[in-house]
Amino acid sequence: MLFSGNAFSLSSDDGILNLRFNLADSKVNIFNAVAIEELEKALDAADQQTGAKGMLLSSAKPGFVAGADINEFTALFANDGTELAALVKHASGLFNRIEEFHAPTVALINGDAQGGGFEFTLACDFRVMADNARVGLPEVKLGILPGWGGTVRLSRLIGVDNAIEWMCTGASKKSDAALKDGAVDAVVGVDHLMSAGQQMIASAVAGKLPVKPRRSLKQSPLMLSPIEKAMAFETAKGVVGAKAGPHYPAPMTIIATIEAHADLGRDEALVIEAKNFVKLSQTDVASSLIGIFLKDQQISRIARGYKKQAGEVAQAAVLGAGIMGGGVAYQSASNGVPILMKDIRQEALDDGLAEAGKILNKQLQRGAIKPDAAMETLNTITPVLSYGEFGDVDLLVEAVVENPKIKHSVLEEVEGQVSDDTIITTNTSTISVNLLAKALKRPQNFCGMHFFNPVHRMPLVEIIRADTSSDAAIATTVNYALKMRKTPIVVNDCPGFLVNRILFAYFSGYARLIADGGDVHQIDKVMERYGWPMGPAYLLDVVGMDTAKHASDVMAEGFPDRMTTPKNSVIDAMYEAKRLGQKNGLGFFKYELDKRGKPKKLIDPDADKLVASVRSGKLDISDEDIINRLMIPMTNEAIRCVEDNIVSTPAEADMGLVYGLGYPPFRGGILHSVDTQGVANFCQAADAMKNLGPLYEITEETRAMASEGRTFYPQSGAATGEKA
Ligand code: 3H9
Repeated sequence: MLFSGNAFSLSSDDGILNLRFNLADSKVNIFNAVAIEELEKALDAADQQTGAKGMLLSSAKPGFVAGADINEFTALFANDGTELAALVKHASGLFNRIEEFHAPTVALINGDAQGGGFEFTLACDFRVMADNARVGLPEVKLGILPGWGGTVRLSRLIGVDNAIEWMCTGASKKSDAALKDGAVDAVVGVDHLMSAGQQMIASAVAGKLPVKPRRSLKQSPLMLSPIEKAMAFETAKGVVGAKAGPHYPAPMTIIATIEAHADLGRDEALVIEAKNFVKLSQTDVASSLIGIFLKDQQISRIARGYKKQAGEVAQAAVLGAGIMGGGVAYQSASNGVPILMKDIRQEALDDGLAEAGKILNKQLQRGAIKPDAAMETLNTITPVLSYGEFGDVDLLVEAVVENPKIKHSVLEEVEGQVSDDTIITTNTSTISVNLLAKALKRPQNFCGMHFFNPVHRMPLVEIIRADTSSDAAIATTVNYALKMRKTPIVVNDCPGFLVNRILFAYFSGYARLIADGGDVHQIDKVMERYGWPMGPAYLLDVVGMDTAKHASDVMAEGFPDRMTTPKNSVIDAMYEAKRLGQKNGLGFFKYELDKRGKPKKLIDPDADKLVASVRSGKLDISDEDIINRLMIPMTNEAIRCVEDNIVSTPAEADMGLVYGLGYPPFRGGILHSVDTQGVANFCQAADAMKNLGPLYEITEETRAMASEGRTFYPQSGAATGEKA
């Protein structure tokens, strides 16, 4: 062994060096401070091997390298950027040393090579990739850009258009796509990586693989004429700018960075890249998106923590073959858990199967799955009209109509048909699981499993613990959600649970704002500019006015002090006028199907007249006040959910809204944004609206946090999820 440390080792086999990454005490290889320090030492040792034929870069873990250590970012980014700039320069200098190594270099990419991990390989002369590995530069998703030479080397290697697509989407590329674009030089089975790498070194030594031209390509300016340059960058700015929108600066900065260093050699280009990397690192958006990454990791760790107590779900069942039932059946079957789909009507079963078939067809058209896989998925959904095979079911999802009496009797009935150990869950969005548990003889085996519509798209599943739910029932349900590739968050029972409780505080604020004379179209535009995927009126149309009315009645009953909507609220008026939203083509807007069969939203004067009939005149209100009138109730409710222990961490509340409602990620989470704004400033904004009633009243605890200078997240590590 020529060098051995906690992250890197260097050995030699027949004159070929092997620089192997194996970070101690970590599941994945990441470039943390220790690894960077050791890379320097390992390279010093490699430089001394003047007679080496070549050097391989490899990993001893199942993945290759996951990039820079994101946990270190929060503290590093919080400073003025001086320390970060030094770190970027130092690590970049080490990658340059690999690029200038005295012998040919080949990276053996055995698994994920992401971000700085892929940039590490770009410093090599050649890359050979395992057929099941993935590579990519996902920095954009963290609000930053590749800072260790990615913008420079990848653009020279695969061309500006491809490089922009890779970096602005942050997509993780499969081996065939990476090979096609020229980002890697060969793809082999994982067991042949080493021999392929050794052969490449031999070919390079024999002059059959051109090392010098490759190095020169990566270190030279981009060879583009002024016309080519204008075409490439202007077109990209148009496309990417429209997609990224005003809230995400990283994609446009990536393009501007490549454009700025297009005429420069590597060293000068790296200076520009590093400068822009540091600039982005100082933005609130980067801090928010890094917070989102870390919170996501935290909630997935919490979910994985349930595994020890979880029972196996080898056979599932869903009761009710509506849109939700069909979606659940698809999601279960496509992730390898066979499912019985039961309904009392054959037509409903046909609809449920058609729902699953529709999703599979779309995937087939996109080439995302093969026909035999689609068939297999459909074959593992068994439509049934009776309980005949229910004895073998491990976990059951009840997804019948949202009516407490019907759910009660269905749950009572099904309990008699399954085994004593079967976990019974209910996909209710509003009905108390404590109430429904009363239907059962074995309430310990029961909890809520609230999917969001459309099931195959929405990542969140709320797992609702009833007072009687056993830990094993919760754990098995969490595990089933994970198997379905969903993000489960365990919540305690209350009206609306986590997500709908918070959403309906927002709708309650909305109904009052309309009653006071707010303008539907102005409000929708303002809230979309705020970052929501859709404004409240459009969202109500998507949710459906019958569902919204039912849920807002439940909330008003559960929290009468603050969630009672005005008499004849705009939601009531729409419902009574049978304007149910997208489902019947009429709501706050009217809907027509476009050429692709998607509902197109159109202004409808009749809807505007109806809204005018419930308003008391016209309110002249600033955009900022609109935001406060809707977001303060929502934020207050999120705070209450943490205080009332509906969820146990701020991170779960924040991620619940990101995954369940599409809360804008660039704001980092609803509680994160209170920290960004300052808890005292939030209190001040809420106090300014306290004449509007209890929805705007902040809690005693929030006031105490403000006066004691406490925050939801520790401030130098704004996203560990622990309460500060
Ligand atoms: C970057 O590189 C910037 C540079 O251009 C320039 C810098 C100056 N940092 O997901 P898993 C943890 S930015 C810290 O379950 P998988 C993760 O939290 C970086 N920790 O594995 C988890 O911890 P725990 C760009 C990380 O096999 C454990 O590792 N890179 C990092 O399902 C296992 O992770 C990215 O954005 C990290 N970079 O998936 C890639 N990566 O066990 C982010 C992972 O305690 N990472 N961890 O819960 C990923 O996308 C996936 O982890 C990956 C592996 C696909 C690589």
